[in-house]
Amino acid sequence: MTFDDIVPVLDRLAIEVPSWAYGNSGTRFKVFATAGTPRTPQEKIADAATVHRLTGLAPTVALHIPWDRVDDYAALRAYAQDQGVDLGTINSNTFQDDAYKLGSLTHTDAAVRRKAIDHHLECIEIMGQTGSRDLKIWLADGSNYPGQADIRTRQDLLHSSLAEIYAQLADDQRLVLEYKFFEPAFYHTDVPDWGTSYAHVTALGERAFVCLDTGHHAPGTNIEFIVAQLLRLGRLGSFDFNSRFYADDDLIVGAADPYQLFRIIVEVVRGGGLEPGSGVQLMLDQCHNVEDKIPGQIRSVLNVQEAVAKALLLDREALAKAQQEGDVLGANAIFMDAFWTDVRADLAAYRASRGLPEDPVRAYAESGYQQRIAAERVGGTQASWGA
Ligand code: PSV
Ligand code: MN
Repeated sequence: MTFDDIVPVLDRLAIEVPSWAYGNSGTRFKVFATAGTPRTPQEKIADAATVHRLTGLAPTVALHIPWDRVDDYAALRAYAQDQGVDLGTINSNTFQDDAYKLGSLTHTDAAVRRKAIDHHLECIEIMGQTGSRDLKIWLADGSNYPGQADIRTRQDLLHSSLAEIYAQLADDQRLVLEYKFFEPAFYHTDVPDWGTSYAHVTALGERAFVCLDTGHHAPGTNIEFIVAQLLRLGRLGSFDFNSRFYADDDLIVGAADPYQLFRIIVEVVRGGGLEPGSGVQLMLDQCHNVEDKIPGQIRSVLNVQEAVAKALLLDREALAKAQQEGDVLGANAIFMDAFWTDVRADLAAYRASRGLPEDPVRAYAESGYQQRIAAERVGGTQASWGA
């Protein structure tokens, strides 16, 4: 396998970026403001389009409702297309309203469930106007103390709430259900793992899938195994890429453990996830708390591209032969060879051949964009988690 052989796959590699990555974010201790941070969904989209212009890798932007609420979504879509990108996944939000303190789609109070279901129906309406395929649901639902909630009943309530939402999707739309093992609930979480998400999406129907956020697992979890399994079952809908050292750190994908990212992408390739029409949506779900946001996003999509190139260069025939022969060390060496391959020069030449800057991070620094937005975006309220 030579670099030329993998170019067709690189050409169709697309990584969706999250609108919220361009807003201010932080921890429960402090959110630092940055000069030039977008005040509106339009400004977030303009920044995301800059990432795409310099990398060719990020043709769609995911929105979070209500953070990106506007009066006219068709106009927002037209604005995005004008900038050279499309709108992507619509993320719902049932974790920032007082009503949801004890749950949303799983709440035992029918009125709270109604409110949470209606929010998702609003998201589906928005999807019709933005041209989005996917509705992504992540729930903060759970409990902090044993005995606080009937965990079994909540599974039944979750199913009926999800079924009502799913029934409203158009034929070309999908539901993806994200899992997370803890936080903000610390004792039990209603969708804590891929198995629970899988059980729910299969109960819904053919157009419901699992979303795998790489930061949502206990330390030491073999995430690539989950990827292999979900692809085998035909239910891997999307990734939320990011990286973590300790919990749900939301750091730049591939920054903490590029080898883990490589292993995950190897299974994506193995399972056909990069084939046209696979339905696997690669997406970032990150925050840039201390670094500049736009170059942070550029670095992120480049990290994914690099991992993809290495995974595609893996000599699968030789690997299969070594595995078949029980050649343990030989197989591992073939695997490691692909990981250690330095693809940076080839990728730079590849970018140049596509009319893109060889080094998009440097091109961004030299473009003056950061200085321009810092000078222009004065006044107003900078976008953040709450807006
Ligand atoms: C939850 O931790 C999560 O990963 C979900 O995807 C949310 O929508 C997102 O973070 C918000 O940043
Ligand atoms: Mn996520």
